[in-house]
Amino acid sequence: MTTNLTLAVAQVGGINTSETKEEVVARLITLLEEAATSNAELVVFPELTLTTFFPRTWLDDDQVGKYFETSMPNSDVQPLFDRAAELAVGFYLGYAEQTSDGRRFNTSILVDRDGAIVGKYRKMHLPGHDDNKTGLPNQHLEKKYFQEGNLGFGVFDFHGVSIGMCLCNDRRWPEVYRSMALQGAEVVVLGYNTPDFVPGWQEEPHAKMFTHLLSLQAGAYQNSVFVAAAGKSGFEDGHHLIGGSAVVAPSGEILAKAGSERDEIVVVKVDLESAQPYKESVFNFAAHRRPDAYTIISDRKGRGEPLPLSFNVNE
Ligand code: ING
Repeated sequence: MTTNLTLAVAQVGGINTSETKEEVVARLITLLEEAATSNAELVVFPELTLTTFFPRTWLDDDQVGKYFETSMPNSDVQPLFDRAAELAVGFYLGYAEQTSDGRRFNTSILVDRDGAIVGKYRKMHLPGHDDNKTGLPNQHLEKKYFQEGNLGFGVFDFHGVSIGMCLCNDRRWPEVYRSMALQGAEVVVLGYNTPDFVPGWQEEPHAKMFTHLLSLQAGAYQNSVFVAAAGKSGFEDGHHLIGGSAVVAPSGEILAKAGSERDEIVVVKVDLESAQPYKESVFNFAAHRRPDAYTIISDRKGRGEPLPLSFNVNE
Protein backbone atom coordinates (compact mmCIF):
# COMPACT_ATOMS: atom_id res chain seq x y z
CA MET A 1 0.00 0.00 0.00
CA THR A 2 1.59 3.29 -1.11
CA THR A 3 1.40 5.80 1.72
CA ASN A 4 3.05 8.98 0.40
CA LEU A 5 2.62 10.81 -2.90
CA THR A 6 4.43 14.03 -3.76
CA LEU A 7 1.89 16.01 -5.73
CA ALA A 8 2.41 19.24 -7.64
CA VAL A 9 -0.19 21.54 -9.13
CA ALA A 10 1.25 23.55 -12.01
CA GLN A 11 -0.63 26.79 -12.39
CA VAL A 12 -0.28 28.30 -15.87
CA GLY A 13 -0.50 32.05 -15.92
CA GLY A 14 -2.49 32.82 -19.02
CA ILE A 15 -1.89 31.86 -22.66
CA ASN A 16 -2.51 34.55 -25.28
CA THR A 17 -3.74 33.69 -28.77
CA SER A 18 -0.34 34.87 -30.06
CA GLU A 19 1.49 32.07 -28.24
CA THR A 20 2.33 28.93 -30.21
CA LYS A 21 1.78 25.46 -28.77
CA GLU A 22 5.55 25.03 -28.93
CA GLU A 23 6.01 28.07 -26.66
CA VAL A 24 3.32 26.81 -24.30
CA VAL A 25 4.85 23.34 -24.07
CA ALA A 26 8.19 24.94 -23.23
CA ARG A 27 6.48 26.71 -20.31
CA LEU A 28 4.92 23.43 -19.17
CA ILE A 29 8.33 21.71 -19.29
CA THR A 30 9.85 24.49 -17.18
CA LEU A 31 7.09 24.00 -14.61
CA LEU A 32 7.55 20.23 -14.68
CA GLU A 33 11.32 20.55 -14.19
CA GLU A 34 10.77 22.85 -11.20
CA ALA A 35 8.35 20.32 -9.71
CA ALA A 36 10.90 17.56 -10.27
CA THR A 37 13.47 19.46 -8.20
CA SER A 38 11.04 19.05 -5.29
CA ASN A 39 10.73 15.32 -6.03
CA ALA A 40 7.22 15.61 -7.43
CA GLU A 41 5.88 12.28 -8.70
CA LEU A 42 2.77 13.72 -10.32
CA VAL A 43 2.24 17.19 -11.82
CA VAL A 44 -1.31 18.45 -12.46
CA PHE A 45 -1.62 20.91 -15.35
CA PRO A 46 -4.78 22.97 -16.03
CA GLU A 47 -7.76 22.33 -18.28
CA LEU A 48 -7.20 23.15 -22.00
CA THR A 49 -3.64 23.91 -21.05
CA LEU A 50 -2.14 23.94 -24.57
CA THR A 51 -4.04 26.97 -25.78
CA THR A 52 -5.82 30.09 -24.74
CA PHE A 53 -9.32 29.53 -23.34
CA PHE A 54 -10.88 29.74 -26.80
CA PRO A 55 -14.50 29.06 -25.64
CA ARG A 56 -14.61 32.76 -24.68
CA THR A 57 -14.95 33.61 -28.39
CA TRP A 58 -17.46 32.75 -31.13
CA LEU A 59 -15.40 31.03 -33.85
CA ASP A 60 -16.39 29.35 -37.09
CA ASP A 61 -15.55 25.68 -37.46
CA ASP A 62 -12.52 26.32 -39.64
CA GLN A 63 -11.16 28.82 -37.09
CA VAL A 64 -11.63 26.62 -34.03
CA GLY A 65 -10.07 23.42 -35.43
CA LYS A 66 -6.52 24.61 -34.72
CA TYR A 67 -7.22 24.46 -30.98
CA PHE A 68 -7.89 20.72 -31.06
CA GLU A 69 -5.41 17.81 -30.84
CA THR A 70 -6.14 15.03 -33.33
CA SER A 71 -3.70 12.65 -31.66
CA MET A 72 -2.14 12.38 -28.20
CA PRO A 73 0.77 12.54 -27.90
CA ASN A 74 1.69 14.48 -31.02
CA SER A 75 4.66 16.47 -32.28
CA ASP A 76 3.68 19.54 -30.24
CA VAL A 77 3.47 17.75 -26.89
CA GLN A 78 6.05 15.00 -27.44
CA PRO A 79 8.81 17.13 -25.80
CA LEU A 80 6.70 17.27 -22.64
CA PHE A 81 6.16 13.51 -22.66
CA ASP A 82 9.88 12.92 -23.27
CA ARG A 83 11.09 15.28 -20.53
CA ALA A 84 8.58 13.93 -18.03
CA ALA A 85 9.66 10.33 -18.68
CA GLU A 86 13.31 11.40 -18.41
CA LEU A 87 12.59 12.89 -14.99
CA ALA A 88 10.25 10.01 -14.06
CA VAL A 89 7.43 12.44 -13.33
CA GLY A 90 3.83 11.63 -14.20
CA PHE A 91 1.36 14.30 -15.20
CA TYR A 92 -2.31 15.18 -15.80
CA LEU A 93 -2.86 17.22 -18.95
CA GLY A 94 -6.04 18.96 -20.05
CA TYR A 95 -6.52 19.55 -23.77
CA ALA A 96 -9.11 19.87 -26.53
CA GLU A 97 -9.52 16.43 -28.16
CA GLN A 98 -10.76 15.74 -31.70
CA THR A 99 -11.35 12.05 -32.40
CA SER A 100 -10.57 10.43 -35.76
CA ASP A 101 -14.29 10.57 -36.60
CA GLY A 102 -14.47 14.28 -35.78
CA ARG A 103 -16.05 14.28 -32.33
CA ARG A 104 -14.73 17.01 -30.02
CA PHE A 105 -14.30 16.77 -26.25
CA ASN A 106 -12.80 18.76 -23.39
CA THR A 107 -10.39 16.03 -22.29
CA SER A 108 -7.71 15.15 -19.77
CA ILE A 109 -5.20 12.32 -19.63
CA LEU A 110 -3.15 10.83 -16.82
CA VAL A 111 0.40 9.88 -17.80
CA ASP A 112 2.48 7.66 -15.52
CA ARG A 113 6.13 8.14 -14.56
CA ASP A 114 7.27 6.02 -17.50
CA GLY A 115 5.40 8.23 -19.97
CA ALA A 116 2.48 5.85 -20.61
CA ILE A 117 -1.10 7.17 -20.79
CA VAL A 118 -2.89 5.28 -17.98
CA GLY A 119 -6.11 7.31 -17.75
CA LYS A 120 -8.45 9.38 -19.88
CA TYR A 121 -11.46 11.56 -19.06
CA ARG A 122 -13.86 13.67 -21.08
CA LYS A 123 -15.59 16.57 -19.33
CA MET A 124 -19.10 15.56 -18.28
CA HIS A 125 -20.52 18.90 -17.08
CA LEU A 126 -20.24 21.47 -19.87
CA PRO A 127 -21.09 24.94 -18.56
CA GLY A 128 -22.03 28.00 -20.55
CA HIS A 129 -24.06 28.12 -23.77
CA ASP A 130 -23.99 27.27 -27.50
CA ASP A 131 -25.65 30.38 -28.94
CA ASN A 132 -23.80 33.51 -30.07
CA LYS A 133 -24.28 36.01 -27.25
CA THR A 134 -22.88 39.11 -28.92
CA GLY A 135 -22.10 42.35 -27.09
CA LEU A 136 -20.69 40.68 -23.97
CA PRO A 137 -17.13 41.06 -22.59
CA ASN A 138 -16.66 37.39 -23.47
CA GLN A 139 -18.77 34.30 -24.05
CA HIS A 140 -18.57 30.79 -22.60
CA LEU A 141 -19.13 28.46 -25.56
CA GLU A 142 -18.16 25.06 -24.17
CA LYS A 143 -21.60 23.73 -25.14
CA LYS A 144 -20.89 24.79 -28.73
CA TYR A 145 -17.36 23.45 -29.10
CA PHE A 146 -17.49 20.22 -27.08
CA GLN A 147 -19.71 17.17 -26.80
CA GLU A 148 -20.60 16.00 -23.31
CA GLY A 149 -18.13 13.41 -22.04
CA ASN A 150 -18.91 9.75 -22.73
CA LEU A 151 -16.31 7.99 -20.58
CA GLY A 152 -17.94 8.42 -17.18
CA PHE A 153 -15.95 9.10 -14.01
CA GLY A 154 -13.01 6.69 -14.10
CA VAL A 155 -10.49 5.88 -11.37
CA PHE A 156 -7.02 4.89 -12.55
CA ASP A 157 -3.94 3.24 -11.03
CA PHE A 158 -0.96 5.56 -10.79
CA HIS A 159 1.93 3.52 -9.36
CA GLY A 160 -0.24 2.05 -6.64
CA VAL A 161 -2.34 5.18 -6.00
CA SER A 162 -5.98 5.28 -7.14
CA ILE A 163 -6.56 8.55 -8.95
CA GLY A 164 -9.79 10.05 -10.27
CA MET A 165 -9.88 12.85 -12.84
CA CYS A 166 -12.35 15.59 -13.63
CA LEU A 167 -12.35 19.01 -15.30
CA CYS A 168 -13.24 22.48 -14.10
CA ASN A 169 -17.02 22.84 -13.79
CA ASP A 170 -17.19 19.16 -12.76
CA ARG A 171 -15.60 20.22 -9.43
CA ARG A 172 -18.78 22.11 -8.51
CA TRP A 173 -20.97 18.98 -8.68
CA PRO A 174 -20.87 16.72 -5.57
CA GLU A 175 -21.89 13.66 -7.60
CA VAL A 176 -18.49 13.78 -9.31
CA TYR A 177 -16.34 13.23 -6.22
CA ARG A 178 -18.78 10.69 -4.78
CA SER A 179 -18.77 8.63 -8.02
CA MET A 180 -14.98 8.39 -7.86
CA ALA A 181 -14.70 7.91 -4.09
CA LEU A 182 -17.10 4.96 -4.36
CA GLN A 183 -14.55 3.44 -6.77
CA GLY A 184 -11.76 3.84 -4.25
CA ALA A 185 -10.22 7.08 -5.47
CA GLU A 186 -7.60 8.38 -3.03
CA VAL A 187 -6.79 11.53 -4.98
CA VAL A 188 -8.93 13.57 -7.40
CA VAL A 189 -6.93 15.68 -9.86
CA LEU A 190 -8.42 18.41 -12.02
CA GLY A 191 -7.58 21.39 -14.16
CA TYR A 192 -9.72 24.50 -14.53
CA ASN A 193 -10.14 27.78 -16.39
CA THR A 194 -12.47 30.04 -14.39
CA PRO A 195 -13.06 33.37 -16.10
CA ASP A 196 -14.16 36.42 -14.13
CA PHE A 197 -17.13 36.85 -16.45
CA VAL A 198 -19.37 33.97 -17.42
CA PRO A 199 -22.71 34.88 -19.03
CA GLY A 200 -25.44 34.39 -16.44
CA TRP A 201 -23.01 33.81 -13.59
CA GLN A 202 -23.50 36.77 -11.26
CA GLU A 203 -21.20 36.62 -8.26
CA GLU A 204 -19.20 39.26 -6.44
CA PRO A 205 -15.49 39.15 -7.31
CA HIS A 206 -14.46 37.54 -4.00
CA ALA A 207 -17.11 34.87 -4.45
CA LYS A 208 -15.42 33.47 -7.55
CA MET A 209 -12.44 32.37 -5.45
CA PHE A 210 -14.66 31.40 -2.52
CA THR A 211 -16.87 29.04 -4.53
CA HIS A 212 -13.85 27.57 -6.29
CA LEU A 213 -12.13 26.68 -3.00
CA LEU A 214 -15.41 25.70 -1.33
CA SER A 215 -16.03 23.18 -4.12
CA LEU A 216 -12.57 21.62 -3.68
CA GLN A 217 -12.77 21.55 0.10
CA ALA A 218 -16.29 20.13 0.23
CA GLY A 219 -15.45 17.47 -2.35
CA ALA A 220 -12.32 16.47 -0.46
CA TYR A 221 -13.89 16.38 3.00
CA GLN A 222 -17.19 14.71 2.09
CA ASN A 223 -15.37 11.95 0.21
CA SER A 224 -12.15 11.52 2.23
CA VAL A 225 -10.00 12.25 -0.80
CA PHE A 226 -7.14 14.60 -1.59
CA VAL A 227 -8.00 17.12 -4.29
CA ALA A 228 -5.31 18.73 -6.46
CA ALA A 229 -6.53 21.51 -8.74
CA ALA A 230 -4.44 23.47 -11.25
CA GLY A 231 -5.75 26.63 -12.84
CA LYS A 232 -5.04 28.53 -16.01
CA SER A 233 -4.99 31.98 -14.44
CA GLY A 234 -4.14 35.63 -14.86
CA PHE A 235 -4.82 37.39 -18.14
CA GLU A 236 -5.35 36.00 -21.63
CA ASP A 237 -5.63 38.78 -24.20
CA GLY A 238 -7.00 40.98 -21.44
CA HIS A 239 -9.51 38.43 -20.12
CA HIS A 240 -8.97 37.51 -16.47
CA LEU A 241 -9.17 34.01 -15.01
CA ILE A 242 -8.90 33.32 -11.28
CA GLY A 243 -5.86 31.60 -9.79
CA GLY A 244 -6.14 29.65 -6.58
CA SER A 245 -4.46 26.41 -7.65
CA ALA A 246 -4.46 24.28 -4.54
CA VAL A 247 -4.06 20.91 -2.85
CA VAL A 248 -6.77 20.02 -0.32
CA ALA A 249 -6.68 17.23 2.28
CA PRO A 250 -9.48 14.83 3.27
CA SER A 251 -9.91 17.03 6.35
CA GLY A 252 -11.09 19.75 3.97
CA GLU A 253 -8.07 21.86 4.91
CA ILE A 254 -6.13 23.61 2.15
CA LEU A 255 -2.60 22.17 2.40
CA ALA A 256 -1.09 24.63 -0.08
CA LYS A 257 -2.31 27.22 -2.55
CA ALA A 258 -0.77 29.33 -5.29
CA GLY A 259 0.06 32.88 -4.22
CA SER A 260 0.24 34.37 -7.70
CA GLU A 261 -1.74 34.32 -10.94
CA ARG A 262 1.37 33.43 -12.94
CA ASP A 263 3.12 30.18 -13.83
CA GLU A 264 3.62 28.69 -10.39
CA ILE A 265 4.34 25.26 -8.96
CA VAL A 266 2.84 24.24 -5.62
CA VAL A 267 4.27 20.97 -4.25
CA VAL A 268 2.84 18.93 -1.37
CA LYS A 269 3.97 15.53 -0.10
CA VAL A 270 0.66 14.00 0.93
CA ASP A 271 0.25 11.16 3.41
CA LEU A 272 -2.48 9.07 1.80
CA GLU A 273 -2.96 7.10 5.02
CA SER A 274 -4.25 10.26 6.71
CA ALA A 275 -7.55 9.71 4.87
CA GLN A 276 -8.09 6.41 6.69
CA PRO A 277 -9.63 7.75 9.94
CA TYR A 278 -12.26 9.65 7.93
CA LYS A 279 -13.05 6.60 5.78
CA GLU A 280 -13.40 4.44 8.90
CA SER A 281 -15.59 6.83 10.85
CA VAL A 282 -17.63 9.79 9.67
CA PHE A 283 -17.46 8.80 5.96
CA ASN A 284 -17.52 5.06 6.25
CA PHE A 285 -19.72 4.78 3.16
CA ALA A 286 -20.59 1.09 3.63
CA ALA A 287 -21.69 1.63 7.23
CA HIS A 288 -23.63 4.87 6.91
CA ARG A 289 -24.86 5.67 3.38
CA ARG A 290 -28.50 5.17 2.36
CA PRO A 291 -28.51 4.74 -1.45
CA ASP A 292 -32.07 3.42 -1.15
CA ALA A 293 -33.08 6.99 -0.27
CA TYR A 294 -31.01 8.77 -2.90
CA THR A 295 -32.65 7.45 -6.07
CA ILE A 296 -34.07 10.88 -6.93
CA ILE A 297 -30.52 12.10 -7.50
CA SER A 298 -30.07 9.91 -10.57
CA ASP A 299 -33.74 9.67 -11.54
CA ARG A 300 -34.17 13.43 -12.04
CA LYS A 301 -32.10 15.86 -14.15
CA GLY A 302 -33.74 19.16 -13.22
CA ARG A 303 -35.68 20.54 -10.27
CA GLY A 304 -39.27 19.27 -10.02
CA GLU A 305 -42.18 18.72 -7.65
CA PRO A 306 -41.83 17.21 -4.16
CA LEU A 307 -42.07 13.44 -4.18
CA PRO A 308 -45.45 12.06 -3.06
CA LEU A 309 -45.36 11.35 0.68
CA SER A 310 -45.31 7.67 1.59
CA PHE A 311 -46.53 8.41 5.12
CA ASN A 312 -49.09 10.45 7.09
CA VAL A 313 -47.43 13.43 8.77
CA ASN A 314 -49.81 13.08 11.74
CA GLU A 315 -48.88 9.50 12.54
N1 ING B 1 -15.13 27.28 -16.11
C1 ING B 1 -16.03 27.76 -15.13
C2 ING B 1 -16.01 26.92 -13.85
O1 ING B 1 -16.85 26.08 -13.57
C3 ING B 1 -18.46 28.38 -14.88
C4 ING B 1 -17.36 27.91 -15.74
C5 ING B 1 -18.24 28.75 -13.58
C6 ING B 1 -19.72 28.43 -15.38
C7 ING B 1 -19.32 29.12 -12.77
C8 ING B 1 -20.79 28.82 -14.60
C9 ING B 1 -20.58 29.16 -13.29
O2 ING B 1 -15.09 27.18 -13.08
C10 ING B 1 -15.14 26.06 -16.76
N2 ING B 1 -14.24 25.93 -17.74
O3 ING B 1 -15.93 25.18 -16.49
